[in-house]
Amino acid sequence: MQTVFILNGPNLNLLGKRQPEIYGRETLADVEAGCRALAGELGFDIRFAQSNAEHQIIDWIHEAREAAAGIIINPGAFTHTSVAILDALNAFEGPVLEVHISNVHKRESFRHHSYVSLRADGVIAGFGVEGYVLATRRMATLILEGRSA
Ligand code: DHK
Repeated sequence: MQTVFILNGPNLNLLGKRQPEIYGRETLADVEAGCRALAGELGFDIRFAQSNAEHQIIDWIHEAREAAAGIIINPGAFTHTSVAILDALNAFEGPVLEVHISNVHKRESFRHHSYVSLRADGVIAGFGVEGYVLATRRMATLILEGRSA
């Protein structure tokens, strides 16, 4: 069975508690459960992880080169700062989907630029945590397309 990595960056461990007016009241465990259930229906496995450390996210992306059919990533604030995460994603060959819970374009201007978008095959922003489930569904399509290509 193929595995999709769903990676989360800094402060997302506080999902449900921090700024719920922006990020909602569901926790990261709720998000994981939703993605896992859908992935099961769609016939793939997920590895769901969160770290506040940039190097850890980079190491997981490197692992994905051998172990994952695709990556869904919410890099948190590293979205706007990390050339290193972009470089790691550029070394991954499968589909990459970028997720933001909030509509970053409606927020401060420093959130309008994403290094990760230079690599992402698709971006979801402003759909709340539902964005993760939508990305999981889209990933199934991209993996299928990859198999037939
Ligand atoms: C999450 C964060 O932690 C912010 O730093 C980003 C993103 C937006 C989100 O909407 O999921 O700017």
